[in-house]
Amino acid sequence: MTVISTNSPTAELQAIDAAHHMHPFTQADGLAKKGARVITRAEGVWLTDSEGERILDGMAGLWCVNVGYGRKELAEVAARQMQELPFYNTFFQTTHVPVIQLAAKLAEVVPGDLNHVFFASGGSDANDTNLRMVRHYWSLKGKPSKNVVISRKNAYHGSTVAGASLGGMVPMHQQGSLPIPDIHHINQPNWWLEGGEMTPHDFGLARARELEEKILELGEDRVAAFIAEPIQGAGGVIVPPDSYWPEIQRICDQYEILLICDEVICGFGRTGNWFGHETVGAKPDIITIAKGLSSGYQPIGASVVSDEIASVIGSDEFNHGYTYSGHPVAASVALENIRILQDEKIVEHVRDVAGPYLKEKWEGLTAHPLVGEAKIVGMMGSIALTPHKESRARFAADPGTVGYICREFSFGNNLIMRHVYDRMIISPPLVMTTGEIDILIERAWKTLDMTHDKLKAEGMMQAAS
Ligand code: PXG
Repeated sequence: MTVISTNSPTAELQAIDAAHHMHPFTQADGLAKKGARVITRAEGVWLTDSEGERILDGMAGLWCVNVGYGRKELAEVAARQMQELPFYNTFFQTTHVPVIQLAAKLAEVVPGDLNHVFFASGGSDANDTNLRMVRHYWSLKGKPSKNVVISRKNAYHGSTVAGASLGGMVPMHQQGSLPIPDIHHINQPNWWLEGGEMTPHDFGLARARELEEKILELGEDRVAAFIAEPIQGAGGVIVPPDSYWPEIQRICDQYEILLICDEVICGFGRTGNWFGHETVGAKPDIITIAKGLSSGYQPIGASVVSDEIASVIGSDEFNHGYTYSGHPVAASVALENIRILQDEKIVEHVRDVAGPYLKEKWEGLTAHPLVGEAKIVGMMGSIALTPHKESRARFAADPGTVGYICREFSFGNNLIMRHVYDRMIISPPLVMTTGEIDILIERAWKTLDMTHDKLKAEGMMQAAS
């Protein structure tokens, strides 16, 4: 049996990976031919791969390493907790200190009356909890027919059966008979692609009012909740027009629909406030959290719910829970992560320093011939690639072809910048310095130039008719 270690040759690691490891959202045959990039270490905002390349991580892992890599405090807390109490469950009328501390801390940092926490291992299963909880809530209130959840096309709420059903990703629905019944999707507030001749303001209102139309179509007595990310992340960092969220809030209030804000990406400082719903001015009844909750150092997620929901749910046994709900090591690490965010004023750093600096530079990318709009809130940004800015044209090539070319150049330039169809996205660690932002922008420019050159050389600057 081969000894596998960090010092093994890259080709050998790639071959064993291809032979035994099934990757998420990946066509295995294609990857096996190409070989996966092997990441071996990370520090601050920098990754190192098995070839010794230093790569600037413009995606904070997977939108999660908010405090940056290499935080010894988090490693030490985990080691200590593993020695003291590596595991105990929170079923059967039992609790432990880390989960008590973390629940209390979350009640403090989450605004309003969202004071009660149901733990999960990540964002997908927290959204499963939400689906069951909102249905059970209305049932306990004597309205069992209120069991429909409305979501949005191109939303991402996870990969479990409930998470993927709540999400609005067509390629996910096409596999495994999704969505499950009683989940409906309205259109997303993506003005660049779908706004037509409308102003962003009018388009934002029109897209919000689709929620009202859907409620009226289904009947108010059928709808339990609306779920949405304050700013869509995996859908391409779609920043809604300012008119959108106030109208959504009005509709949820008017028709007594619970509002679930999925804060898995937007939470813990990403948008320049602790939570994305503060940035867009919404008042959710439930939020979903994961990722930045532990900066990705441990798998943990949660639903944080209002006093009212907790009191209704508390009147009955809620037949739901995961072995790792409130895992003590994950809870200790999350608690320490929140301490770091608070003590180092990282949310303020995003709001006052890194966010405004990145915004100015990122918006500067619109001077590039390939870039249509640039959107950015806090430390999550996107640019739309286009063959013709004025008409917001799409490329003649299949959606995503150009984005993929751009992503490949970006990875080659040692910048992790992702694509969603033909939108390029970033979501760097929140601790990024202005000097590191300069490097990110320099590499993004170089990447755009290389992409543009290739598109011109291959006659791909054609607009779709
Ligand atoms: N909600 C939102 C808003 C998310 O972004 C989840 C729920 C699910 O969380 P877990 O922890 O179960 O993965 C997510 C996850 C991408 C990508 O390609 C994004 C996510 C996950 C994987 C890939 O951008 N977001």
